[in-house]
This record gives sequence, C-alpha cells and structure tokens, in this order.
Amino acid sequence: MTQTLTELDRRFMAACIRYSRRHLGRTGTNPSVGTLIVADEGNGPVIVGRGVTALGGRPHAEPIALAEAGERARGATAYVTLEPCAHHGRTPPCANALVAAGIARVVAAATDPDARVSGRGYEILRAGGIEVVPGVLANEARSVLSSYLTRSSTKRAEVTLKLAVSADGMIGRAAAGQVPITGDVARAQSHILRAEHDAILVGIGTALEDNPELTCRLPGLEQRSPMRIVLDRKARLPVGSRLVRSIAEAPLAIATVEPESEAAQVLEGAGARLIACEEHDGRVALPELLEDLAALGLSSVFVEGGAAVAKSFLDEGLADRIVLFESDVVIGANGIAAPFTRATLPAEYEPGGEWVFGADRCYVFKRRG
Ligand code: AOF
Ligand code: ZN
Repeated sequence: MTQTLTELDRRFMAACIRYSRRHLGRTGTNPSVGTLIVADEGNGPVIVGRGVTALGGRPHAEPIALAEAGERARGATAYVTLEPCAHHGRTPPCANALVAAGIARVVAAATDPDARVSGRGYEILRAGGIEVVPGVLANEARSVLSSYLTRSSTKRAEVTLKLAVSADGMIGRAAAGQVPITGDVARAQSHILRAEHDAILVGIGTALEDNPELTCRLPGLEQRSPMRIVLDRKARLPVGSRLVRSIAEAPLAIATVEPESEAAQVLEGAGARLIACEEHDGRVALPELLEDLAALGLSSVFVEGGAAVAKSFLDEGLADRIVLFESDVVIGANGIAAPFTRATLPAEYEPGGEWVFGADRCYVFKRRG
C-alpha cells in the first residue's frame, strides 16, 4: 500500500510526540519537546536523528537531533512537536539551526505561545527556504505540552487529580492507613504519572493517615521522583514521617501559613523547603499556591489525596485533568466516600481516554477548554 505524504507525516509526528514524553516533568520551565529528522536516501524514509529537550530544559530538542543526523540532515524533513524557537538564549535559535543544517521541510504540531517565538519561528524557517507544514496532530502534541501551555496562559501550575475508587464508591477506610484499591499494573501506571509531573501534592490528613512516601519506585525510574508537597497549614508533618525520611531521594516542600512557627522551622532544619502560603477559609489558599509554584518553575502538579483536598481543587475550578482508577475491590464498613465518581463528575469534564490496567480501569477527563 502506498502512503500519502500526509499519512506518513502523521505517523512520524505520532512517533515524535510519543518520544517527547520522555522528559516530561524534568525540563523545568521549558516544555519537553520532541524532534525527529527523517531522510529518504533512496530506500524510503528513515529516522536519522532524534532529540528531546534535555533535563533541566537545555539544550533544546532540535540541536540534539541535528547533531545526531549530521550531514544526513541536508534535504531531510524535521518533525517538531512545538514551533522551533526564534530567540537567542544560551544557544542560537533552533529555527536558524534547522536552516543552517539544510533541512528542506519542517512538519510542526503546536504553535509556541511564548511571545518571543510565536509565529516568528515559522517565519525564520520560511525565510530560509524551508517548506513549513504546521498544525499536524496539534491536539495530541498539546496534550503532552499541556502543563507548559497552561502555565503560559494562566501563570499557574496545571493540576491533575488522581483518584482510585472502589466498586462501592470509596477511596479508603477510616483509620486504616493505606488500603489497597487498585492492583500492581495500575499502581505502576500511577508511578509513571508521578514521574511525568513536576510535583506531587497531598493534604496533611493523607500524610498523617497513610504515612506515604510519594516517590516513583519503578525499576530504572527511581531518579525521576519529583518534589513532594504537603498542604500543611500548621506544619504538623512529623519529622519521623516517611516523607521527611526520604528527602535524600526526592525534595519535600511544606505549604504552610505559619513558616515562622517552631514546627515549620524543625521541618526546614530536616531539609524540607517551606512555601509561605496565604490562608483562605481556614485552609491554604490554592490559586495563590499554584501561582507560586509556577513562579518556582513547577508547571504540573499531581494531586494524590485526600478526598477533601481533591474536592477543594475541583470546587475552585482548579482541576485541569482527572485520572480516575476504578477497581472491583469492595471496601464496605467504615469506607471513606469518594469526593466524586464517574457518575457525579461535573459536566464541564469531557472524556480524554480510557484504559484497562490489570483488573482495573482508568479514565482520563479534561476540563473543556
Ligand atoms: C525549542 N525546542 O526543545 C524547547 C523550546 O530559556 P530558553 O532559552 O531555553 O527558552 C525557553 C523557551 O524555549 C520556552 O519558553 C519555549 O518557548 C521554547 N522551548 N523550543 O525550539 C525545545 N523546549
Ligand atoms: Zn530552541
């Protein structure tokens, strides 16, 4: 079967978007962008260079891919998940690098909202004689770039709520610590989600009740645990908690309204970072906290509990994405009711995919933009 150019472009762009996920949660204020250089040297198109934005955000994806392709970039097509940059940072603009390397075509997915780049990246390419095909699989790319895009447009970190709900609509059992609801495969998936976020957040209730570690414990991904944040108005987290004891493995931040208190100072002394917060209705003010996190360079927050915290984010219109795991486990007596289920989710959320993980189901919802 012969493939049209568009089909081929979509295929390589899909591969490029998958590849771009590799450094999600690890590129600071920069988005995790993917680049594939594809050349047809007589035997059909092959990938001759790959790049994903480096850890910390620099170098960008394009120069990495161009370096691998070398001379084979001449006359080749470059697939990029985001419009190549047009500004001088620590290195020259990626758009100029693509021109200098002799790239013939650039197929791009999402446009960059960064005022220094938006539209100008494409202009540089066209002025350099490159054919530009923008907007290929733009929605798919935007979903990987979503935290960067949210942070650019709202100046706050993007929020994903994760919830695991039992067959009887519960998320746990009162005074029973951690109660397994989903199985191993779903657990592994949620650890991947941890690794892909800039921060994981729980309320102090969950921290005290479950004594969680909130690290990514998948083989080979242990280094990818992001910062853990506890909403802890009065800095009640014990220094003997697993969260504090694992500070060497992943940073810990305490979002408190009493950073000067003795308890907060003890936590700081143990290596935790204090984030001074405003109070609203007896709770840590969430919109301001999310703005502060964005200012600290954290673009995405994975909220893992508990019920009250999840409900606050939802009620305040701050939950951008919801990841809902459903299991067949029955909790029964003393169950803690889920703050919402698939049936009670507000209408503004639309389905964004569903999967089966072992015996469990996983549903993603996105707030309609
Ligand atoms: C690209 N390729 O891989 C990424 C881009 O602070 P700087 O100089 O690194 O610039 C950050 C901006 O670069 C960021 O806001 C976004 O516009 C762009 N990110 N661009 O060409 C990449 N990560
Ligand atoms: Zn660049």
